[in-house]
Amino acid sequence: MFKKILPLYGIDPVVCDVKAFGDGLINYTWSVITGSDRYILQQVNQNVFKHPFDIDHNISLLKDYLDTEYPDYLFVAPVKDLTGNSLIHTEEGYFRMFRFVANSHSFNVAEHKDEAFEAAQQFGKFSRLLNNFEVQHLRATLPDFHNLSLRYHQFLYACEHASAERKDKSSELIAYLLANKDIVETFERITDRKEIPLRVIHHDTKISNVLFDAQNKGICVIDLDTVMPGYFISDIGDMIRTYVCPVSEEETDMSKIEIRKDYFKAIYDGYMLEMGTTLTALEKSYFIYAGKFLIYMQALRFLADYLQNDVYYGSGYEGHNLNRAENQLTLLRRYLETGEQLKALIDG
Ligand code: GN1
Ligand code: MG
Repeated sequence: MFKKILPLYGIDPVVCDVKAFGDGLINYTWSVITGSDRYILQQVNQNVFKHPFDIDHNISLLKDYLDTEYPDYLFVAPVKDLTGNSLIHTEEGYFRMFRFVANSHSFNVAEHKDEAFEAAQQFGKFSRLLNNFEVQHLRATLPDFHNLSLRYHQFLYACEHASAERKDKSSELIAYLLANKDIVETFERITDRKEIPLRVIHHDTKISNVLFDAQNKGICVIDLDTVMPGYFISDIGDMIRTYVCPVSEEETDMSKIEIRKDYFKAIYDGYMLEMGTTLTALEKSYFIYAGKFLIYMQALRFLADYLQNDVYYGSGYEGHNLNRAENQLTLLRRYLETGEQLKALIDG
C-alpha cells in the first residue's frame, strides 16, 4: 500500500522508514521518515467516517480562515500531493499526510497538572480564534456524534438485542447507567431550549491530541477529523474525562481511578484564560456538568459496543469494552462524589 501512496507525494517508498504510530482507536496512523523529513500518514476509517471529503472540506475552510485572520497560529492541515489534493482516494481507501511538527511530543496520560493547563489552554484558544467563524459552514463529519440522547437510545437498543451472556455480564453497569439517566435529561433540556450556542468544537480533546514543545508548553491541537459544530461541554467534558484521572480508560485495576482535583482546576484555569470572556454565563454554569455528560457518554458507548460484539471499537481481549465501560463508570461515580468540592474550586 505504501508503494502506491507515497509516490503520489513525491516520496520514494524504498528509502523510507515507515512505522505504525500512536494509540488512536479509529484511524490507522504511520510515521514516515525519509531523509531529514518526517511525516504522519493516516488512513481514514471509512466505517466511521462515511464522507471523508467532509473532513477535508472543514479543514481547508478553517485553514483559509486562520491563515488570513491569525497567520501566526499553527494549524496542522494535511500536506498536498503532487496534484494538489489534501485527501487521496484510492481503491485501498482514503489517505492524508501531515508534516511532523518539529521538536514536538505528546502524552498519553497527563502526568503533571501543568500539562492539563497547557492542553486546556490550547483547546480554548482553538475555539476562541474561531469564535467569529460562521460555524454553520462546517459539515457534520460524524452526524450526532455527541448527541447524548441518541447515544442513550442506541444503548437501549443494544441492551435489547445483546446476547444473554453479554447482557448478563453487563447487568450491574447497565443498571448504573439507567439510574443516572438524569444526565441525559439535562442534555435534552440544554439542547431543546437552545440554552447554549453552537461553536467550532474539536470533539476529541484527549491529551494525546495536543502537541507540546521541549519545555512542555502547548504548541497546537491535532486530530481534526471531528472538528464540527458542537457545544463547549464536549471539549471540556473530554478533558475532564481524560486528564483528571491518573490512569486511562484501558486500566483494569479500578482502585487506581481517582479524581485529581488540582488537574480539574488546571483545566478550568487554562480553558478560561482563553474562553473566559467568550462563554456565556449559562455555559459556565454547565462546566461541572460537562464532565458528567462526557464520562457518561463514553461509558454508554463502550458498553453498547460490548453488547454489540465490539463492532465499533474492536477488542484486544475478551471483555475489553466491558472493562473500558466499567473503568468509565467508576470514573463517573468518583466524579459525582467529588462534585461539591469541584464546585468550590471554581466558584471561589
Ligand atoms: C475514539 O480514535 P480516537 O482515540 O481518536 C473516538 C472518541 C473516543 C475515543 C476513546 C471518532 O477516538 O470519541 O472518545 O476513541 N473517536 C471516534 O478512546 O469515535
Ligand atoms: Mg480522534
